Amino acid sequence: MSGSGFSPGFRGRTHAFEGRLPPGQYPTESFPVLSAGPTPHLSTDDWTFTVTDETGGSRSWTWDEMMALPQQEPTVDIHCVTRWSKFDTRWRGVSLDVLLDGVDTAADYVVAESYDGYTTNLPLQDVTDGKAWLAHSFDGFALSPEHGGPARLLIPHLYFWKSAKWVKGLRLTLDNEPGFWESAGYHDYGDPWREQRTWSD
Ligand SMILES: Nc1nc2c(c(=O)[nH]1)N[C@H]1C(S)=C(S)[C@@H](COP(=O)(O)O)O[C@H]1N2
Ligand SMILES: [Mo]
Repeated sequence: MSGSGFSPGFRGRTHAFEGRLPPGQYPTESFPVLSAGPTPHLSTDDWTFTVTDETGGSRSWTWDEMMALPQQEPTVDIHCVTRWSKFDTRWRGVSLDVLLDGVDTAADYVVAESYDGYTTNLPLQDVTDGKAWLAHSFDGFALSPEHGGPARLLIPHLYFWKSAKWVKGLRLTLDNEPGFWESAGYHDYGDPWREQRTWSD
């Protein structure tokens, strides 16, 4: 197995991730931190997660109530618009299907709202049917504050700016309401496979 000019490790990795790297991305083993502002340090004692519908009706969970819900352990690839992708990231959390279960709504959109004031908008159908989680653990440990702990959204099929850190709730909306980065020129939807980085993509 010599003479190819490539190390066996390099060839193996490239082969294993074939078809899993969206255009314009590079794989990384590290986990960069990207935040628009300072990291909030939140206590799980004060933490709540609230789903608000378009009529103003709402449901909230305390930390303990959320942790008592059925838990899932997704292993997924994540893709940041700054061009890094990270394969096989391991999380633990609650499917948004559980948190949205029974909500009677005419809304087609949601705005994720965070404790730091960050917002990001999503079609409702992109956070249902097993595509999105409220994640509180990463790689077997409680999610660190830098990466959005106590809990963040995990929506791996869209660029990672859609995965709101320090998330405090979802607000269902009838109309699409662009969030923090979407109002600043990032793409409204953010599909990494179609390279939807900015408005003009
Ligand atoms: N609340 C909040 N969520 C956020 C951000 C932020 O600034 N505030 N940054 C977003 C961006 S642009 C990215 S790429 C990812 C980065 O997540 P990471 O720091 O865990 O890599 O979080 C997203 N979620
Ligand atoms: Mo980002």
